Amino acid sequence: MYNPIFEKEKFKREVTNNVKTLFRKSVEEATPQQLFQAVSYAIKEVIIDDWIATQKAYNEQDPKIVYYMSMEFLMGRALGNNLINMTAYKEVAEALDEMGIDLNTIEDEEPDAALGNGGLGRLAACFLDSLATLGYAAYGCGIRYRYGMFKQKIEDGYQIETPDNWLKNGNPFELRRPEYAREVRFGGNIRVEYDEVGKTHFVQEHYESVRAVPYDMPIVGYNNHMVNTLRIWDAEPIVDFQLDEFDRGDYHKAVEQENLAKNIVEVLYPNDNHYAGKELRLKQQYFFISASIQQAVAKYKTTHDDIHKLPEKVTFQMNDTHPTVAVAELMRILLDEEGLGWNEAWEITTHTCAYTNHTIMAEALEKWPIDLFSRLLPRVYQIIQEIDRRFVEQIRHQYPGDEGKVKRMAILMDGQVKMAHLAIVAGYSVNGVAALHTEILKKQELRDFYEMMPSKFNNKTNGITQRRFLMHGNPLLADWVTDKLGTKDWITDLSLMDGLKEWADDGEALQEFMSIKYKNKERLAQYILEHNGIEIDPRSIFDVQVKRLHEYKRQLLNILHVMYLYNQIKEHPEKSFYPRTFIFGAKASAGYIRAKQIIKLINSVADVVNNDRSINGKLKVVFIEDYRVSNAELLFAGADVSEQISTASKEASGTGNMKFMLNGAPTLGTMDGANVEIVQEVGIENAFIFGLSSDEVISYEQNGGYNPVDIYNSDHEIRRVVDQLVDGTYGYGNREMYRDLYNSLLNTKSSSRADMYFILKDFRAYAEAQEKVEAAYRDRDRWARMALLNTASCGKFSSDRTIEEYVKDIWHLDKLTVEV
Ligand code: F55
Repeated sequence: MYNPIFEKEKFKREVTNNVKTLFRKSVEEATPQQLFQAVSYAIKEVIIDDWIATQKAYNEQDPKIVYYMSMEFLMGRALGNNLINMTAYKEVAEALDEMGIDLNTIEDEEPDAALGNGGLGRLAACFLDSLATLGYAAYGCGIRYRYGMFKQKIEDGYQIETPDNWLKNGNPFELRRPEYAREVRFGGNIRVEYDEVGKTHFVQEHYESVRAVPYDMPIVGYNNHMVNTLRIWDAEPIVDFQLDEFDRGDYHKAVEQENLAKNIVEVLYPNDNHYAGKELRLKQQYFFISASIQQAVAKYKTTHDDIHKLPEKVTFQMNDTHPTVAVAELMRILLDEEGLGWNEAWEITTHTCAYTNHTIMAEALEKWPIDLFSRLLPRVYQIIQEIDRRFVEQIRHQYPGDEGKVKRMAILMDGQVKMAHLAIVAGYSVNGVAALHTEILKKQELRDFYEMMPSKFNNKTNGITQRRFLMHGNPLLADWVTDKLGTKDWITDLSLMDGLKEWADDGEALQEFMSIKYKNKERLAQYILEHNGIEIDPRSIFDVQVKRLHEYKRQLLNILHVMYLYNQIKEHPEKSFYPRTFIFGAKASAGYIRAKQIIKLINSVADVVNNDRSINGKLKVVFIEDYRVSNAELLFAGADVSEQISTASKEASGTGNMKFMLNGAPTLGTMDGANVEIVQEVGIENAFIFGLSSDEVISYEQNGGYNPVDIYNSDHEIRRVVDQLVDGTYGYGNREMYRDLYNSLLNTKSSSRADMYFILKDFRAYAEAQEKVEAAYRDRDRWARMALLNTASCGKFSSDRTIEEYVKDIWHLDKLTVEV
């Protein structure tokens, strides 16, 4: 127990006392939820001291601070993770056990903080964990959504969304900080004024405004007393403290401001890799950005008097384009509030803001209609106009006569504000999230920009935190790793996992490794029985695809292959077939019809296959309801095979792939995103790689696609599966249920191209790779070796490594030490 403040008896008394003061109950009388609250407050008590000590270290050591600006932080649960990082998990479990309380049960009472959609949001959460663990000063800046990612129910095979009221029992770890509230203004118009010395002033009038109130969540570093802050902003009406004399009686205005405040932070937009262009979304963006930048500048000014040196102490990392309005907001503050001239303000801004790109999917690019943008953010828009004017001038100067460049690169074009262009022009760094992705950005999507400013571009391959995804999610394997390596140092230095390679040919070690996997499969099977009512056999191959539902991720390829296997088993019952369990977990954006059809199809196939006694349980299909961070931890630990089958070039990186690898599940995947680097690390013989390369995909795309009908006509097994979408096999006799999916594969009319994501093109290669999986699995020793080598080769994929690269190449932060 590192923390001297934590003493078992004191902790037990604290919990007992919390139950009493919070709920007027005894420990025996309290509900599990009440015990969760009582335990969490007792833990917070310990965290607070380190949090204070960390602030003191900030003040004394004056380090450079990174502000990680993100619309999403997919934190998951805090209690277990905090205990892990305080190195108090086992002690607390023991103390609670003595009180007759089961820590696991208590942990299950905590709602996931699901303030994110998927990879992008979870990456932000892993980064905060690594920043605190490595001793860097950092704030996560985001929105305190009243409702996070929706809860998914499956009814009759269909996805039903229900609100995620994650705050309904309160959030024991957060702190409201009204003393740091800020005003954020929307709309109105800009009046230009000249003062006595002829200086211009831009005055926003007739605007609406809200009060941004921060809530702080502690981010506990591993075993180092460092506690950083995730600052998420809530919106409150400004009426009661700001309306001036004239407006005080304006009831109408009061109601409007109340509504504005309520609406802004109401809900997370549940779109993953898709831009919807909603006004409220832009309000959310500006709301948290304005509040965060105001606060960061104010904090800087409390201890520094030269604003020109801001870049020495502050850096804003923009998590995709969603926070990009930050560059204009910083300009506004420097120009209008600090009174700087354009050039000095621009110099500061372009040394303070940096941008991470997470996608090349065209439909994800943010392009705001100018009329909407300028109406909502009139002053910010003026500033962007000026940024654009100067940038276009620069293009014309550098590429005289090349108006094509101007059209392709301008920030304001065709009535739109192109946020990626703004981020690249104003940012001092532009990074992709995996080597392949960054190359595609440089050579294709952002080619003009790369040519013009090559030194800004860099790669930062994503990573994940081993504290949550091994220590917490897979304690058995974590202990085994510690035992085999003879050290716990891998917890903060994942490259040490390499030392496990020594055991790759040790029969006993392999046996232990596989028996841990088996126990995790039993745990997962238990979860599935409890939550899905489906019994699965832990001896079967657990083949897992969990991620957001998106056509490019090709869950459809996976389920079509299951249909194909089912046909095979039915047709050749005599053939030996290794039992398999295909596990899916995925949320579809509420408005993404085709994604929802795929969910329904998976559930229909599950229904048919799981209830067909003639196949003797050789095949099972499970759709995990409400896939989220907390159950993901169980899924990674219990998986045999990691499905990473996106159309090559489409998945920027992927991070689930890394979590499976860490937990000893080989990748069945395409050469896409970080899969490429996984294969590099583990060796292609320890993965199952198939399908078109990204170059091939891109080249087909540039030539108008390919013709799936040829494949349909020439491969009768594929044809049969595709036909089964419309012959009632999985539609309970209804032939129309999956007509759209059928059309999407074959008909040019139904989508801009037939089979946009090359599903039929890659089908055979995928089926063959699946055969190799089966063959490899039958050879128990070979499989064990492969699985172990995956765990042993995952060192590169720690977010600690990623963060160190950001620090070295982009942020240039100082390391802090916290004394207690
Ligand atoms: C959410 C909202 C919008 Cl408007 C656009 C995109 C998203 C989103 O969730 N994107 C996302 O998750 N992107 C993913 O980022 C991961 C982290 O870098 C990558 O691993 C993954 O490949 C990428 O799809």
